[in-house]
Amino acid sequence: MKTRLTADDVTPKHLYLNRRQIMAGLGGIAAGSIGGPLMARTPDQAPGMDMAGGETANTWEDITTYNNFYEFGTAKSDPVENAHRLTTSPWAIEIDGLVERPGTYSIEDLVSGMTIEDRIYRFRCVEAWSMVIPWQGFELGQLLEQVGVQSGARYVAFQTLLRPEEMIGQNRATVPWPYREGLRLDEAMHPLTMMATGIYGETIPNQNGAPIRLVVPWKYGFKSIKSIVKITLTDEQPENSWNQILSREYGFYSNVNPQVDHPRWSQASERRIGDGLFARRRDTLMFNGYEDEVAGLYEGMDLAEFY
Ligand SMILES: Nc1nc2c(c(=O)[nH]1)N[C@H]1C(S)=C(S)[C@@H](COP(=O)(O)O)O[C@H]1N2
Ligand SMILES: [Mo]
Repeated sequence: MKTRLTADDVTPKHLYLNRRQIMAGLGGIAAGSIGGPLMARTPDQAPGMDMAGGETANTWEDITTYNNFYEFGTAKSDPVENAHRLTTSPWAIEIDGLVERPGTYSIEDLVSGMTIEDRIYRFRCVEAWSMVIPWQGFELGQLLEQVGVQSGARYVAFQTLLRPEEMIGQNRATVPWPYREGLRLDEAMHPLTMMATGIYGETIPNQNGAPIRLVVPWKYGFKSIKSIVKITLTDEQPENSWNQILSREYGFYSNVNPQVDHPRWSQASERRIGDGLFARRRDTLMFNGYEDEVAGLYEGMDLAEFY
């Protein structure tokens, strides 16, 4: 089995992304709600896809070799080197807490009932680098509707697999394992919030969070928890790992916000992976460019207080 495709391998994949799907990716839901038209590249062009405003999807190579996945080590190159150890089949997700139909569901059962879509999203790490990634997956809201959310639920908690024999980074106490994340229920139900099972239409590689990971495009990357084995509906704000490690620097909300700096660096601009070494940094966009879609979730909240 091929584990590392070259850019040439993925180029034809661009063709299956029709215009409507690509629009859905940028703007979220309503075609034309953001930016302007997106063009899929033809195969003779360089890899990647143009987004409105001169943004181009990152290459398969960029997306799958420059990663944060501390379960496999802390260097950006550790996940691609070590994540092949992870057994991703069989895989099940335990869903519990305030749900109508709790249980342990096989990933096949969970995914088979979902509408799978391709969406191109900006991805902004709290470390001030970014990419543009063509995800494949489904809306988390669909899954939550399927299991039935009880009326008392206000938050969704997520956990990554704990398996130090395969996740060799878990033998060091870099993070209080297992990695945990959480969303408010309305954030989890938002149509932009995805569970991703693929990239460029290919099965998601282990280093990117196989077999299933969260993608919340308006939040810093650490919210997008990988290799999920547990989802819990709760009435209390869940723990999230980076907040547990350094609460002053990493909050629960972690909405991309160019006006709220990290205590140790500015969040006003970012380095787009794949831009040349001497390329100008790009301005960071409010809510990572998804302001029209998500600002309403935070009406009346002080975003510097709830960082
Ligand atoms: N389980 C787990 N999920 C995780 C991480 C991690 O270390 N462990 N890193 C986060 C961070 S900081 C980022 S930026 C993104 C990186 O996703 P990518 O490697 O697919 O670009 O994954 C997030 N999800
Ligand atoms: Mo990150």
